[in-house]
Order: sequence, then C-alpha cells, then structure tokens
Amino acid sequence: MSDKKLGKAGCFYDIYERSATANKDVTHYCPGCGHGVLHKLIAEAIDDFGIREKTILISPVGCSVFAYYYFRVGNIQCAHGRAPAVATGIKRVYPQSIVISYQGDGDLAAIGGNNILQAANRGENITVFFVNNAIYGMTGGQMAPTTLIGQKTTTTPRGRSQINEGYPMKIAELFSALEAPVYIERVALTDPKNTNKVRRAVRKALKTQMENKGFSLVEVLSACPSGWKMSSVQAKEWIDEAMVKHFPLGVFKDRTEEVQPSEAKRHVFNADDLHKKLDIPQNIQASREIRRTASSNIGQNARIIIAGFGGQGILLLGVGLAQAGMQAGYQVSWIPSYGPEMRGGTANCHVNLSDKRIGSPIVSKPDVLIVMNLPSLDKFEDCVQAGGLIVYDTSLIKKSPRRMDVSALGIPATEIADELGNARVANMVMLGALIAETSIIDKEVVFDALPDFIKRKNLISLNKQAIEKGIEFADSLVSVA
Ligand SMILES: Cc1ncc(C[n+]2csc(CCOP(=O)(O)OP(=O)(O)O)c2C)c(N)n1
Ligand code: SF4
Ligand SMILES: [Mg+2]
Repeated sequence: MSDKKLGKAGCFYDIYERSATANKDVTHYCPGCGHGVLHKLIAEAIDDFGIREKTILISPVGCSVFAYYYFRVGNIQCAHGRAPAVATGIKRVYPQSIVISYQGDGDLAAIGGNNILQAANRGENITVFFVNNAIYGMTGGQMAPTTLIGQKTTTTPRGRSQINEGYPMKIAELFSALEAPVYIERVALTDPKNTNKVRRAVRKALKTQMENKGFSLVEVLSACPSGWKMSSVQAKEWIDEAMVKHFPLGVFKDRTEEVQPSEAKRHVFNADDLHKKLDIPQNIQASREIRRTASSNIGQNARIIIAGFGGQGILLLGVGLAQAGMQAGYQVSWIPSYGPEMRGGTANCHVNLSDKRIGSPIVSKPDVLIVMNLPSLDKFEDCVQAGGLIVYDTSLIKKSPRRMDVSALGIPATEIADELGNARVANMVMLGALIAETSIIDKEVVFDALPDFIKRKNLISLNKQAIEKGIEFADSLVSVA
C-alpha cells in the first residue's frame, strides 16, 4: 500500500511545472470536483502496483484535459472522444504497457460514443475510467448524454426532458451487454464508504489489464459543483439522492475469474519480410549508393509536398515517389489531402522519405515543394524550409517564387507532356526534374517502381519518356538559388 495516502501520491509530480497557472502546487480542478479525487486513487494504485514506468495515461478533452500536468507517467492528450482509439494503438504496439483511457461523459458518451463502443466490443486490453458528472463541465455546464431527466443545464434551462433529449444513457449497463468486456462496475465518489469502493474498482480494473484479461470500464459518478451550481456538500448529496437512482451502483460484469490471460504479441517489423511480401528484390538497397549524384543539397530524409489541381496526377506522383522510395530502402509515408480541391482548389499530398522511422506523415515544413498550379504555389511557398527546393510548372504558373532563401526550378512540364502527346504525364515530367535536381531518388529505381503505381501497362513507356524529358530539361538548366 502507498505510504503517502494522506499526502500526495508519488505518482504525481512534486510541482506541476506544466501548469500555466501561477500556483504550481494545486490542480486546476474546482473545489469539490470528483476528478481530483479519482486522480489520487489512480495515482496511488499505480504506485502500489509499481507500474509507473509502464503506464500511459490518455487524457481526453474535458476538464481532465490537463491530467498530464499531474501524473508522473507516460502521457498523451488526444482529440475529443478518441482516447479509446489512441489507447488501442498504444496497447497494440506496446502490449507490456498499462494503458488508461480517462474520459468524461461528453467525451465518452457523446462525441466519442462509437469510438469507445468499438474498443469495448473488440475487447481491447485497456482500462477505461469514465467520469460521469452528468454535464459538460469544461465548457460551462451543457447537457451531456448522462444528464438526468429534469436536470437543468445551460442547454436544458427548463430541465432535460425525455421527449426532447431522450433518456440519460446508462453506459455501464449498455456496455455490459457486449460480449468482450471483462469487468464493468459503477461506483460513486461520495462518502468514505463509497470512495473506498471506487478505490477497489480502480485497482481491480488496472489488475485486469496487468493480468492480460481484457477490457475493463469503471464508471465513476462524480461531483461537478461548478456545473451543477451547488456547494461541494450539496453536490455529493445530489449524487446519492438523484444520480444513484438512475445510475445504480454495482458490478455489471465480472468475468475476471473465468477469462484466461491472453498476452498480445507485438509484431516486430522486419524490412526483409516486407520486401519479400512486396516482391521487392533484396539487393535493391544497393541502389541507395547511386542516388547521390545530382546537384541540389536535398538528399535523404526528404519531406515533400506535392500540390496542383485535381486531375493533374498529384496524388499519383506522391504515390510513385513513396513506392520508389520504399524500393530504395527508405521508410516512407504518403498522405493525401482532399476537400475543396475536388471543386477546383488545390489537391495536395505529403510524402516523407526517411532513413529513420517517421513520426508523423504530415509535412508542415517541406524540403521540397512540387507545384503544378498557381494557387498551390501561393498556398505552400511560405512553408518551404529555408534552403529547400520549389519545382514548379511554368506552363501553368506564370510567376516565379518570391522566396530568395530556397532554390527554384521552373519547368514547362505541361507543354513538354503535350509534346509527348498526353498532358497527363506532366506529373512525370515534374518527377524527372526532381530526380535530376536532387539526390533523393535514382531514375532506375523509379523506372523499376513504375509498374507498381502505373496500372495501365501500355502507359509505362510514355511515363518513362516523360521522366527522361524532365531530367533532360533540368540538366540543361542551372537552378536559381
Ligand atoms: C471536436 C470538439 N468538439 C467540441 C469541443 C468542445 N468541448 C470541450 S470539452 C467538451 C465536453 C466535455 O465534457 P465531459 O467529457 O463530460 O468532460 P467534463 O469537463 O465534464 O469532465 C466539449 C463539447 C471540443 N473541444 N472539440
Ligand atoms: S467544472 Fe466541474 S468537472 Fe470541471 S473542474 Fe469544475 S467541478 Fe470539476
Ligand atoms: Mg462531464
């Protein structure tokens, strides 16, 4: 047992340095708020189980958004309602970790309702602490899915009515109807007796995960004196008198005795296996050596944005680069961006080619910007890294990039493609220019990769010609620094 029961749990930071407030000794929660007490019970359990080093706490959007100010564990704060998805990802990649999804009723039962439902139904081996305070505390007291009938909130000023807003959602009951969950209990943070039950439930839920038995969810009825416009004492009484009537306390599901532990095995990524599966020759790594021939400073670890009109083959160019990059032995990512571009704006995609593992597919500061229309140049020029490269299609962009701290290579890609008899291969002309101007990727690797991303075999030779033309044109120029 923790020897610090009356003081601060060791799992809390001594001083909450991350907090933006002046007083770094206290939490941001209102007096009487249940979040703080639940934090303490979780922190003590983590200490007592000796799992601090392997615990990852995922805090939601809601009043507990700043849980990471307090817990001395691995912390992630995620998008509203998405904690179960993030927890799933982490747990599957790090099965030895203890992953906690900490969520409010707005977060779990409203915006993230389907997210938690699917995670529970999959039986993810995670622990969910669901703080039901029957209101959106953080945003000033709007109705939550768990708001009681008749309860006044800022969005139900006359009280919740089942005719307009439906019934308060009974999460513990609902989720215990699913087959996969192992342990589901509803508890309440009110008097010492009930608080002790919360303490036991917190521990049981963590233990369930530690023993690899599967999904558990503890619903905690929790006071929000500010949102309910009550004193702390009144708020606790209201839980006992009103909330518990609709949300009865107790264990709704407990399969912990019958379930056999099943430890998820982490799949260790092996590049050779992947090459075999994708039928990529093993000696392809050698091609990396001959990549380093061209003139620009841009070499390995290139972050690239490609942009233009929908229909110009922007996304395909990105796919091609990523495919060839993969065959050259890079770690790669490709992510498209859709949206208003479908209606004539800019279509763009982000490509990473890296020697290291890629943290995020999003490229915010590209080393290379390839643009095939003016709106794209206007949109992305400013975000190119100083020292980076802009390759632009002068057939369609009648002005030069403004930036003086980047290299710029203008190429009449659409006209060259037209001369080849098909304007649609302008994207490959641009790719040729990139090959000539940088050491990112070798022409031969791209040629090898072509059949993997140009599905119509009769077009492969035309695409090769377009790439050759792009290289030829770029080689005939001196890039403008
Ligand atoms: C995508 C998105 N939608 C809406 C919001 C506004 N918002 C912030 S917190 C919140 C509800 C929080 O309520 P709850 O999950 O019950 O947490 P509590 O503050 O009560 O602990 C909402 C709707 C947001 N931040 N992001
Ligand atoms: S608004 Fe409610 S839930 Fe949020 S900190 Fe205050 S009491 Fe707690
Ligand atoms: Mg709430």
